[in-house]
Amino acid sequence: MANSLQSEQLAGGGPVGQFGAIVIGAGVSGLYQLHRLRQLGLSVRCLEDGRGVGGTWYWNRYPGCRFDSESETYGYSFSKELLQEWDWKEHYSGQPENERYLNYVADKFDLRRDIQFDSRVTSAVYDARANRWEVQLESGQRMRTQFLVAAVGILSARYIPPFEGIDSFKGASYHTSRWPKEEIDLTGKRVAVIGTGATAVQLIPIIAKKVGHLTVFQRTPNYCAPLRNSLVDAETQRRFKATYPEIHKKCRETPAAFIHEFDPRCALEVSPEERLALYEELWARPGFSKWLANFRDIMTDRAANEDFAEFVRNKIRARVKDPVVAEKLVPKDHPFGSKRVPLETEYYEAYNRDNVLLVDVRETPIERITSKGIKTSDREYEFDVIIYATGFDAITGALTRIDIRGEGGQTLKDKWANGLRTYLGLQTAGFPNFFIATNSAFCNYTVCAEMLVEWISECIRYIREQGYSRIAPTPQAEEAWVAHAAEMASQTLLSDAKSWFVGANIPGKARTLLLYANTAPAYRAKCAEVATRGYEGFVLQ
Ligand code: NA7
Repeated sequence: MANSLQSEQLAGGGPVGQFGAIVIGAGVSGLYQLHRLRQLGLSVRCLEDGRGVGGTWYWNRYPGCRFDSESETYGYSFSKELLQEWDWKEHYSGQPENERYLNYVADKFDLRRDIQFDSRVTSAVYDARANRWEVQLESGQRMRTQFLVAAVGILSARYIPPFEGIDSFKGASYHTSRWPKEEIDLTGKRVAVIGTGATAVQLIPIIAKKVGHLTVFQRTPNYCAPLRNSLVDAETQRRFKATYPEIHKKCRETPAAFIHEFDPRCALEVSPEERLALYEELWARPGFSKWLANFRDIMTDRAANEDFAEFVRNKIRARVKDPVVAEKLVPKDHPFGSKRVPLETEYYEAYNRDNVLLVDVRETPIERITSKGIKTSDREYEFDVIIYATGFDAITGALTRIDIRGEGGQTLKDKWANGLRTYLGLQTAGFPNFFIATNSAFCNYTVCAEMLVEWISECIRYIREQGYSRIAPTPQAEEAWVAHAAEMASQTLLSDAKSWFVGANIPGKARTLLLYANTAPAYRAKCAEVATRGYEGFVLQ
């Protein structure tokens, strides 16, 4: 019976809940996955580490956290009713509103009754004889399921560098992705921020205005571009609601599933004056237009990329008063867009404030955390608060931190020790009925997440209707996909920086491009084609 929790007593253990499907994570992907699997009549349990829904938008509560995607493209597209009911207040909606939205979705589709909160999954072990996954929580609770879907997010396994003395600090420390619910009063405090990625770039200008003094420890400067957020007026709201089919159609057609479309010309084909005119126009526009509406070879041609990179460098120089500080903020060691482009609001102006200091840790590396603050090779800085904006063990981290064991006891961690190995990003050989519902294509998150969730749901429906009980990719199909993904990666500049895109931010992590570097339409077409051909490349039993 759908949604009923049956229990059985297993030898040597407590009661074990039996489910048709278990979804790990109640974020953007997990909520929709739960909804779709329930529609198949399966008994589904969604296990969520947090105390509420939202995933990324539940955990990342730091001041300034917001979308870089246009709000109207980030919301789910699957329900016309939901689209008409929800009003986006800002063009790039902030975390509190995004969390409210996902709570609204959970309530509207009555999802909460199948979500178990405060439930951290520690292991998932495949029992080949029974064709069941046994899932264990930190609490010791165990459950069994035929289908296991990991909707764990691509940026959820937080990373804190193993600085010596990290526990000796007597003040307060926070990682941006585990920001407390209750407001932290930073007024007048001496605050450190370590990191200058997309998160820090959102956070810094907001807290700079509150703190007594802010010291930013930067290892690599980024090419940050203006977000240009604004309120959604009533007329625009009406337009969104009237044109959602067109908005979604456009997102399904563009390479990265945004409303932005690349300029069909190559950068160096046009005159310097024409190039500059486009750059200035893009700069004045909101969102990722500077990246995704640029000349079409911006991410494939080094010279084209460098031309725009220099434009951005000069924009940075023009905004920072002290030329020495400005030069430290100017990226020179990687192509534009080879790291995620942070979108900012008054980020560079923060460094013009008297109470903000930039420390370049390439010049003076952090040696240790002390009881009072941070010791670099140069001096000791004293703080009341240290904020780690040091990112995530992206894409694979949230999966390999769970002890996932497939056929023959093989762990996912071992299998992926030399890099990510999947077929279509959806399954991995040797782990039957285990699906990955987190979008790792280079794609506006929700757009591709919806596609993956629908693909997985349709696949499970097919398996059940056709009288099969399990599915896993063949090693050959997986090998071919890994080779194809590497070939796609080699055609872009996305692998050219030491970023989370390639696992370079985590010491010891294998270097492979973790994002699928083909266009989102091509990815969707490939997944659809595989399904149409009776799940080509998979073994169904
Ligand atoms: P990111 O983009 O991975 O940024 C992490 C930052 O932390 C980055 O500036 C790192 O410098 C810095 N970092 C990491 N380790 C260290 C050490 N050991 N010392 C000094 N500085 C360090 O994470 P975010 O949270 O900002 O953004 C992640 C994504 O979330 C983002 O792309 C959006 O999609 C949303 P580095 O650049 O590695 O030299």
